[in-house]
Amino acid sequence: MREFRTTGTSLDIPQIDQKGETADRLRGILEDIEMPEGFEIDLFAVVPDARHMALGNSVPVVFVGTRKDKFWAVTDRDGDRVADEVKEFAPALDLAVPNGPCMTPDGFLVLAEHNRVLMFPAAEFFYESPDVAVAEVVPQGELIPVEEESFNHGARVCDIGPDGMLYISMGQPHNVPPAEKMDLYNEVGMGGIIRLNTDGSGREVYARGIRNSVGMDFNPANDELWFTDNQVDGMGDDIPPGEMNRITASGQNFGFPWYGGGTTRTNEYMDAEIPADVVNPEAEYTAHAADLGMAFYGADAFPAKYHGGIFSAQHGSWNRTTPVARGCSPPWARMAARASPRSLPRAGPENGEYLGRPVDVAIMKDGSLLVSDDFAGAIYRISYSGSEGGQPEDSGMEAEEAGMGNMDMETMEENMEDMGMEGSPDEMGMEHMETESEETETSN
Ligand SMILES: [Ca+2]
Ligand SMILES: [Ca+2]
Repeated sequence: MREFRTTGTSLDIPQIDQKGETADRLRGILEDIEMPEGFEIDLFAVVPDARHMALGNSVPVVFVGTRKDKFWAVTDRDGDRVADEVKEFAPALDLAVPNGPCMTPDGFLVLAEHNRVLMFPAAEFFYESPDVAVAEVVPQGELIPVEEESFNHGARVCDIGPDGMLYISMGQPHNVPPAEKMDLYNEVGMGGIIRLNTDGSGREVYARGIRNSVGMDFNPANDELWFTDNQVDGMGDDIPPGEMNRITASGQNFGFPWYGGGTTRTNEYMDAEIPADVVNPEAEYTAHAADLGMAFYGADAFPAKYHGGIFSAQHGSWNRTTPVARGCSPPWARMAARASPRSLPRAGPENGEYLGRPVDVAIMKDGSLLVSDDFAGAIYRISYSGSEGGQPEDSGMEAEEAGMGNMDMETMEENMEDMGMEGSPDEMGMEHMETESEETETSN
């Protein structure tokens, strides 16, 4: 692992204005968001092109990636849960699609770029200087073959596993890859998830058969890795579904490109034999909603029914004649537990134009939820001040076995009732529930 030090020239890194017109306009948009009882949404920070987030372990800083060339440090210096300072992290560094930050438990900040992985020791203590220590976990040009570099599906995300290893998802650059590319992609881990030690050693392909995953998180209840996957474009408005997947062992194959999403076959691989061991998604989402960042809710500030569930951000469609309603709402997040997706806030589309495009979610130490938005250039904070917070009630064995944390059957039925649905969760297919929730939850 090569180490070097950036040589910043100015101690005075320019800051992004947090009090001007942009902030006022964003707060105006938030006023139209309909929130569930007891929840509030506020502007946390103005952050241009905000993508994936990593929270400091002991300092109130959020490191925020972009798909461009900037990497941001966002600080709430006075502790009022609104950022006071937003400035470039290590501005002297030349970065290419610095989309994916993640933190190790001992305070090393990892940044996955398009074709390089960097690590910053003690980042949250030294980030205010333009001169930061940095190490290359994966040198430039060695994450993927240089000739495979592409802006398409080129934004990486990472996470640190319970085993201390670094997990990185790597989209492959095609809508559907040609068959002659598949051997190379499977070997490198493109269209998959790789893992390696944080010193760069021990790299292996952890999961395959993935089109473009831009969100992952380990379930704190049992250490399993879950991930979202974005599915094939050009097959129509309503197919194939988006995916939430669960990995139970190293080496699993998640079905792409034989399946374009869920169990919808791709035209290109219609006649190809599907590998016998393909793992289907744990849950399916509306087509072209573009599910990106996700996080398990391990805190207890929200009502018990959210505990142990997943929040995920949907970026919204581009490959659909009418935008997906949920993608049009600026900040919202969704809870998904097996067969029971649940929305938090949403606003209805007024004219079909996006007001925001959510990218990632992160849970703050106080149990509130941050949502990044690369269209509006913002991070929002969702907090709960109702009376239902606190420790969860005893959960049923069934929910535990399903890896659903504290989501029991009663809660699930309650959730469905909230969404205007009838019948038991068992009787209803995931896709049906999705459709219902789309129709009943869209509001003005
Ligand atoms: Ca503040
Ligand atoms: Ca799949």
